[in-house]
Amino acid sequence: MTIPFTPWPAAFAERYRAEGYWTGDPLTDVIDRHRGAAAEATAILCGERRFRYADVQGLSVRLAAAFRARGLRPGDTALVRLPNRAEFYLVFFALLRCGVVPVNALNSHGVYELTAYARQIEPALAVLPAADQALVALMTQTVGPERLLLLGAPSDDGIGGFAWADGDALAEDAAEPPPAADPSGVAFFQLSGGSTGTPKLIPRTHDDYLYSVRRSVEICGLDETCRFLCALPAPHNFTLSSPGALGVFHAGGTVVMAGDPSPATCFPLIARHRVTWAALVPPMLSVWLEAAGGGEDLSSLEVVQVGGAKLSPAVAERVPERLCCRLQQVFGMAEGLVNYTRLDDDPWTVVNTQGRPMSPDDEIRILDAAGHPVPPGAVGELWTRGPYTFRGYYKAEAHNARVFDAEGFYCSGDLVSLAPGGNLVVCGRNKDQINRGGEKIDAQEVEDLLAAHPAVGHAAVVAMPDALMGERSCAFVIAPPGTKPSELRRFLRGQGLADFKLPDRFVFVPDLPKTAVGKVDKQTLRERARKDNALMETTAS
Ligand code: OOB
Repeated sequence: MTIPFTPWPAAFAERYRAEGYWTGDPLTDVIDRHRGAAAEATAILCGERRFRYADVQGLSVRLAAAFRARGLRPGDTALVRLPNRAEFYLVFFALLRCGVVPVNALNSHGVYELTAYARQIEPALAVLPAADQALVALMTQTVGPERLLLLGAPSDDGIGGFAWADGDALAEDAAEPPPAADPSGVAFFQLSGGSTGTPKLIPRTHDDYLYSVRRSVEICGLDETCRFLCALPAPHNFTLSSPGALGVFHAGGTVVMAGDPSPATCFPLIARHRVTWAALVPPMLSVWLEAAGGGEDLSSLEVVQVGGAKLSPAVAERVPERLCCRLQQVFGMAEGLVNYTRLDDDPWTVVNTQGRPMSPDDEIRILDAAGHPVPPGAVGELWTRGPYTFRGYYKAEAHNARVFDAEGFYCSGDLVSLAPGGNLVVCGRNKDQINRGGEKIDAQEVEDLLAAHPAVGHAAVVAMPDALMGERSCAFVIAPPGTKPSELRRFLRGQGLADFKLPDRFVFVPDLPKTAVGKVDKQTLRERARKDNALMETTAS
């Protein structure tokens, strides 16, 4: 059995192979390519635990055998939600080895998100922290206790912390493993930020993803001396592959796991492990800039990458002086395309642009509303296709028909302009989404859940500007007098919605403004949220 996905047309696939982008190697190659003495190097540092490349290989092979012993077969799917711990990679590589295709949900995702993913992939396996009772209860129902793997306290040997929910210890299948998965097929699903109400899944193949990892390593010049701090959620495309942990593995470097991106957690890790690279979202960069200089030794830092949301030039400018390292801007998307400022770019480019595509075969179009190319420097919508940009969301034909054109270009929904040197500047967005400091909130998803509350007549969620986060979310709600924000928040939480999606502010209104065609006029609401926000800040100060 294989996972269905929209393939690249044959002529493109042929070209990507001929160019050497798609090599036919499995994604596990990032670990397995390190043999002999190279496999003795440290791949992961996690708390007091150290995993060599040989350990990551051996443990993920054993875990794969345990999955097979439970009857998991190529083409099955898995729902995984693990914190930033070494075990995340052990499970990921184990699943790749047995051809089981995972959705790696973010640690912030709750019952609501996991239910939505499970509905789409119908998982044969789930992997969760044992302590998360709500999720354990949900997945016990969905996959059954014999297919629910629980992660407990860290164990020195890496997989001793796992146990099946039916109480059995891990037993390994002694039979020969089946033939390796087809590298042109789906390796795993990435998560879309979403803007249509249902979380969408992005099939990523071994070929395309491995290329994006290798090319990122090349652009970033990573080698085995790299010590990368994994402080953002491990499954996110940025931390996983841009160049992320997989890039660092490919280069033979070390990934240092951090439970969260705060200076309190990260600065001691940087000092202790002589971290050289870190990847951050803009609000965390601001917090780091404030906290730097407090006595912690950050002198090992060579590069801080910032992406996921727009970085203001004023903040970008402070990086070299405050953190004594270089800045790299990364503008990417789980759907594929990743843009980098290059490490030898001039300071203006690094501060003011979000970089340029990583592959010579990334094709970019910047189009106006009528679908015509805009002149250089003008703002338009970003469309793209290329050797690691997907060709269709999983099981979403109607949506795919809207976001892909006849030539296979994907509409990212980002408004960009072209700067000198082929660099892109992100100027805004044409999708119904809030980018809360890099965390994406699908407005419709929250609106639909709010509308399910008996008191709510109608709700519209929009972004409001925020000095630290870039944006926060504001819900305009038609509800009877006396309805309390706390009650609506509790209601959303009760449905298992991730915390970061809870509206930061509620505004109760008698009516919502409408456009000429009768849709909610979000532009007017955004404007109102912005003005109210400015007002609140004035009155507060
Ligand atoms: C990354 O991936 P996603 O899938 O969480 O979000 C993609 C969207 C982009 O379409 C854009 O709207 C926004 O996030 N974005 C940025 C940005 N990087 C991403 N907006 C402005 N400036 C940036 N530097 O966020 C992602 C994936 C791989 C690498 C880096 C980020």
